[in-house]
Amino acid sequence: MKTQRNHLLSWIRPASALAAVSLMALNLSSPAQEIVINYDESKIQPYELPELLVTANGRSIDSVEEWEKRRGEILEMFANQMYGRTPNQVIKPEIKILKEVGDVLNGLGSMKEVRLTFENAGHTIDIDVLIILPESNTPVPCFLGLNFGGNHTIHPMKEITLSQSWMRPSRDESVVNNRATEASRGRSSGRWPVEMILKNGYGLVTAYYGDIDPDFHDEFKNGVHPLFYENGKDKPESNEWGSIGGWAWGLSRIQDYLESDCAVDSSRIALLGHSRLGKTSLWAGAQDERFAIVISNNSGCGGAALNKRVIGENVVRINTSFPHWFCGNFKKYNHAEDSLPFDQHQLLALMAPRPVYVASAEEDRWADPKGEFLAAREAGPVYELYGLSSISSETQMPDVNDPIHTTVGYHIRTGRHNVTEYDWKQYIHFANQQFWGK
Ligand code: GTR
Repeated sequence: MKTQRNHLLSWIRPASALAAVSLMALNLSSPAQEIVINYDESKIQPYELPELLVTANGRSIDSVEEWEKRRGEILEMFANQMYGRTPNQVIKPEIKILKEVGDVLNGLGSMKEVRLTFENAGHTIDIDVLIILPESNTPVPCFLGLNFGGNHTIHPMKEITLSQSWMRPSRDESVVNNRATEASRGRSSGRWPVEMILKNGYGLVTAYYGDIDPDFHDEFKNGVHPLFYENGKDKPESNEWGSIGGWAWGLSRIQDYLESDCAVDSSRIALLGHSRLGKTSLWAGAQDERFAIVISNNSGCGGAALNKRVIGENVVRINTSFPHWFCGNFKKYNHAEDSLPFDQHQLLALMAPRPVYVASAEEDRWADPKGEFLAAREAGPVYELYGLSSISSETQMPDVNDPIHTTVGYHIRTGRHNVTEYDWKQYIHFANQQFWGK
């Protein structure tokens, strides 16, 4: 059975169909229960999905107007119980254009590097945004996504500045002492087909997620969180944001900047993210309705996959491996998915009426492709309230490499946990269809 993924982290991966993982659940006060990872559909316990179109006090919903109130209830649950609330306080960044190159990629486009500096409560963060645009006389619609290894990893072009930020160690040793080296230039270019994006008339906007919050648990001392610590506060409350909330905040701040950039069509930003950054793009898209399309690539547990199936990665496992991703309250659901008052189909429905796309990979069983599909399907009734198409009547998962493009897009492709050219072709096609009906 293929459950191993080739990624940078050394977290233990289960190898058998029902694997017991001897990790201690960090947040359990009672003796640690074993973390069991199930891969067997027949062992899924019966579960009921929380209602999408019934309010907290039991009223059925059949209009957009009522849904928009229900939407608020659902958003609150995700904020209080899962990703944590994002602070309301506005911190205006200092904006500095670090570099502009008028002609890159043999005349295909131009690039710009913009630094957003946020300073408050004695703390400062710099988010370096890379914008690559095709030649155009009109504002350009863009894909926006955070990257895992620094902007210079998305393409080998020498014009992109090598990130100076803290990095996770890499297997290929292109990161030394937690700093990127020239050897990491273009390392993730397979995930970012820049030329293809530009040739199709889209720009690409990206930033390193670690600029917003370095991806390790330090009790929220670094990254964005301390900017909001005032009056002796030194960590988020149990219903306040974790790292995913921080990364999502960063995406909204990039959108703020894009609204001031006349080269960009900020009303047509397709937000996309892979894996933990897919979870992030969904949470950002749920909170910030300025994102015109939201795309989740293999986001799995804590992203598009239903929690209540408890198959592949589950709540206790993700909270144990990554205690900083979600809010403190989410730990209550360790070993207790049945008590969750919400599930991820409701998160997807928060994108409506904006198009949402969920993509899975056949070998990515850790992310539960079927659970991702079912969540996308079960979000459908909200799209239908708006008179939009959805996949709510699909009784079965589509075949591999056979995408469905309604206002809710879905595909499962062959291969492993990754972002591939195949995925991008679908996203570009979907954006063309949704933005221009072509
Ligand atoms: C895994 C994690 C997943 C996914 C992935 C990634 O280790 O268990 O939830 O987020 O990392 O982001 O690459």
